[in-house]
Amino acid sequence: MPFFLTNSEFSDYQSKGFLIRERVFSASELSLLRSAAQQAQTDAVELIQQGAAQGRKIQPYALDGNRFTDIDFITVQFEHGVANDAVRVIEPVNELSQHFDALIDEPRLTQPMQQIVGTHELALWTAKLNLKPAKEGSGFRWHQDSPYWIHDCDHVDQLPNVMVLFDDADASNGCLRVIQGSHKNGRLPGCEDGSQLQGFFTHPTAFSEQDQVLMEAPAGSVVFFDPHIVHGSQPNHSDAPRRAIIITYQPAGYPALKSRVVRPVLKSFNP
Ligand SMILES: O=C(O)CCC(=O)C(=O)O
Repeated sequence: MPFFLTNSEFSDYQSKGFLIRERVFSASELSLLRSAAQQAQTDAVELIQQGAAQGRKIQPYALDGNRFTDIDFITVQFEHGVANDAVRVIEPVNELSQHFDALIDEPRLTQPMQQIVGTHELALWTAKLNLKPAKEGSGFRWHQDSPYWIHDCDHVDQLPNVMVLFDDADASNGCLRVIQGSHKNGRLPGCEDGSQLQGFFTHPTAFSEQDQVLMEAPAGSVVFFDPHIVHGSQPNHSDAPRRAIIITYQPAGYPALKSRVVRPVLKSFNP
């Protein structure tokens, strides 16, 4: 069954910088994705504790007062506050989880991505598991992805994202929000607030928050979004986690962001 974007979906994506497709994954697939998220989190914490004995390089550090630990080239971000052991993000999560690695080849994601990237054959750029725990899951300041990636890649325009929602997402649990149309302005200036990561957050004068659109959608939905779009999210104030994976594709043949190894994407078929 083909999952390619219709002409109107594709032109919508191009003009707004995002596209939501609702209920792409079924309830049984979602329960597998949620278990895989739990497992990845448990495995990451175990590796941080015991990985050194297995020959892994475990490197803890802090940026702007927030905790990170690298397990070789896999980065685990912890929720904000030094004493917080809740995992916030694991990147690239496919290196810890076969289930998420297999998801990268899923035609419901890759067929639209062939059109968006503009090539029949794809490779993985990166895959982030965002766990956004209940009550404490922190927000993401307004940012573009392209400034993070420009130093490692000369084709940032061809690094679109797709977010797969494992839970219903809305304003109460910190759904993704985007500044509609902001992708058309390319890379925007960063903040100058003295923080270590200041340059990665988009300067507030470079866009208007009035143009924000909430990516509210039921669990199993997918959100495609442009690498230049200004986006972020509020904290999760609800009683349940708001889990999601964001997979970023690129044209075939290029190495992935962190492993620097090419992860080819299984080809489904040509449009
Ligand atoms: O998951 C979220 O709430 C936002 C994620 C985000 O902005 C990112 O990972 O770049």
